[in-house]
Amino acid sequence: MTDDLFKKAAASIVEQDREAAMEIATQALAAGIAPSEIMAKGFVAGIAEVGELFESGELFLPELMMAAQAMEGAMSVTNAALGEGGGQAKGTIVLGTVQGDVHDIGKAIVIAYLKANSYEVFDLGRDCALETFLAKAAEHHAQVIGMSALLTTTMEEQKKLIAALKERGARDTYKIIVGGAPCTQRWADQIGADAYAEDASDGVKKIDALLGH
Ligand code: B1M
Repeated sequence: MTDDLFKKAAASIVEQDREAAMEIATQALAAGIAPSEIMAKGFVAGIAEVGELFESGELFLPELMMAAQAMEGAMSVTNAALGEGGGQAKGTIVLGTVQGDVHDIGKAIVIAYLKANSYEVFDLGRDCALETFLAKAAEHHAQVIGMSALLTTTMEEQKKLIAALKERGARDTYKIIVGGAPCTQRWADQIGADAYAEDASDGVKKIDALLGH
């Protein structure tokens, strides 16, 4: 039953069927499956398959976009179920997808997890300029700046922001965490980030560790 739902969830994304994706997400939650589990084993598996089909030329951009819309539908159901952690905020984070990059599905999942774990998170959206990250971090007195990048070309923006902070003598004002499919721990070390997170739950763990929780 559970495996069947995981398969159906993945298929709804590959078939670019937003309505089915939302319905399967609702069914999974009603069956007691955790939002993180149906996401990881079902919907994320589906979008990963879509990425492979796109890369091999079996799917084209319009289909990729429709698959992303189906993914957003599923996420609207699962993220709502995660809720907010409540209580006193463990810390303040500004988080966005870097300039030149419109991929924001992973970022939305990371933000939902952080909020569910009692963090105050300001979503800077996608295609977010370096100066906006810095201005918003200062405005909200953030402890952490989080940058998501999905393209090998836009990863450079993460490096640029850290360099800009260093140039301004402000590197130690913020903890910096980076993530997104092409990023690795090695990349984070290379650019001098404080942490790299592989997925949303790892993101929560890494930020907890950075802020001493
Ligand atoms: Co695009 N795309 N895309 N795309 N797209 C990729 C990234 C690609 C790998 C597909 C492929 O070819 N296999 C490829 C990049 C190749 C490269 O750079 N080497 C690619 C390309 C080429 C492109 C375009 C250039 C295509 C074109 O126009 N010809 C174009 C670029 C547009 C731009 O940004 N300027 C483009 C456009 C799009 C859509 C708009 C159609 C759509 C995005 C819609 C949206 O996000 N609203 C899209 C999609 C859906 C994908 C794939 C298929 C799926 C991405 C995704 O949502 N994954 C993707 C293939 C892939 O990644 N396998 C692909 C699911 C998501 C849950 O995972 O985002 O990795 P992810 O997030 C994870 C972790 O990485 C981590 O936690 C998340 C949850 O577990 N994480 C963080 C992410 N950010 C974090 C931040 C943190 C911590 C953890 O702290 C700050």
